[in-house]
Amino acid sequence: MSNSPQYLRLTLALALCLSSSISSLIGQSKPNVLFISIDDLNDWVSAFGGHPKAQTPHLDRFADEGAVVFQNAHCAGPVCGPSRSAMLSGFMPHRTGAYGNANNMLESPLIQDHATLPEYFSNNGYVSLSKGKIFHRHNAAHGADAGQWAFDQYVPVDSDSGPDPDRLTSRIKNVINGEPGPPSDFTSAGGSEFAWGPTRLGKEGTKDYQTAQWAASQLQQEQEKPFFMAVGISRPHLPFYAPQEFFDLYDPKGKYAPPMREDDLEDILTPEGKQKFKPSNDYLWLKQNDLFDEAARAYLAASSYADACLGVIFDALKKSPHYDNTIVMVWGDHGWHLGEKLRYRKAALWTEATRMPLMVRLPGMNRRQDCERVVNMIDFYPTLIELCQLPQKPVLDGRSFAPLLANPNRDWNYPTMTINGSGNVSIHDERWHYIEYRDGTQELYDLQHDPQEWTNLVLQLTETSSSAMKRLQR
Ligand SMILES: [Ca+2]
Ligand SMILES: [Ca+2]
Repeated sequence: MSNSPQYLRLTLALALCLSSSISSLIGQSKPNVLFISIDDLNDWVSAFGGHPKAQTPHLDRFADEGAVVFQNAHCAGPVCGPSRSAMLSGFMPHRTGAYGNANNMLESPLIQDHATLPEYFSNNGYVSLSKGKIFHRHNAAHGADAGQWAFDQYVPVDSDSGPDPDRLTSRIKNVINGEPGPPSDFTSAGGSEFAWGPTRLGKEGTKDYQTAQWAASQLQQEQEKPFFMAVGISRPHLPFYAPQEFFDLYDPKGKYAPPMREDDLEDILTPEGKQKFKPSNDYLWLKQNDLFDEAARAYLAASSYADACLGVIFDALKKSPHYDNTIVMVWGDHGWHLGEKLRYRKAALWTEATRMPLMVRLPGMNRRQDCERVVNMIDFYPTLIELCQLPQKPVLDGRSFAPLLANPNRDWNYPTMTINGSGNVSIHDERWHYIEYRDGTQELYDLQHDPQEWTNLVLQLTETSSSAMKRLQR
């Protein structure tokens, strides 16, 4: 049946319908692309339901006015470098070796042979421009490399307003609200500084606000070519410094920490039967000092600040001559733990770390549509080149999800993969989440009945199969 002439005609007719519905959404001329990254933003955004007290009015309005909200979008790698390198190159970490933040994607022969996403737009009739973090920054022989080579116009970020030292909280400095904390075994370094507090200056003195204003002013200008504009907002990435007005959105005495279970890690066992993970030093320091709610409040404040910066860009786009001909893609680069699984930060394979916010607006969309289908950041490159009708690149690892923008409820039976270092892999579909580590440790969660991923079903399956084996042997 699958190769019959009737089947092929039906498939062709469906494909033509789909492509004409996407073209009619976009209009006749080449659409612009406004590509906005929010560093380390997880699902604590109202539209994604990750936290009941999150205040993100600008992202919410953006969704409500007309966008597809992807509820099941995952990163290719759960930390900035591999996540962004995979998305921008179009190749998964295991194909390029760009597994960690220390890996320079340009050392991959595969990446050397193919244009990155902004370069591909530039090579195909677009002007590309950027300010803020899009590529992961790393040191290179010629100095700091922030991907400036990938854009026709690249504007370095402004300097930032530091924190008010009298209000600073910092694990590594062991300071709480400007005062020394009690002696602690959990202050040793590890990753970037875990700190938060209000900035010395208001939002006008902060770099993300200035990045947003740059984007706003660019959007008012005519361009001779269609544009690919990449804007990187750096909060809520650590440290959670945000102007006081965003801390003021949240009651200092409020309850903000997510549900946690002290025994959560006990059912994740290595093949030798040892508990694989321990609570992290971030978690233990915050627990010692009763700071779970304050840390969550600071992340919410930094997220609301990022949201306010997005508001500047969204408002400018609405007033812009380009509004009716611009595709907008707004994305975080991975998730973030705030105590779940007794840890903070990213670089893990649980859904808290792999799932990221993603919204896409095509011109003409006028209502919010939620999409439960599973997509991945690796799909951005093929999706955008299909939407803009650039030459296809079958060599890329992702799959265009343009069909989901035409119909977010259509069938889409494609599980997706996240890689955290060589040999550590997570696979999601809409219901199940399977994780396997290089040492053979396995986890399986039923997201429909256990969205917090508290119960590792692998343990139960192993026990069930071993007792079944014993019965068979009797
Ligand atoms: Ca990040
Ligand atoms: Ca558990």
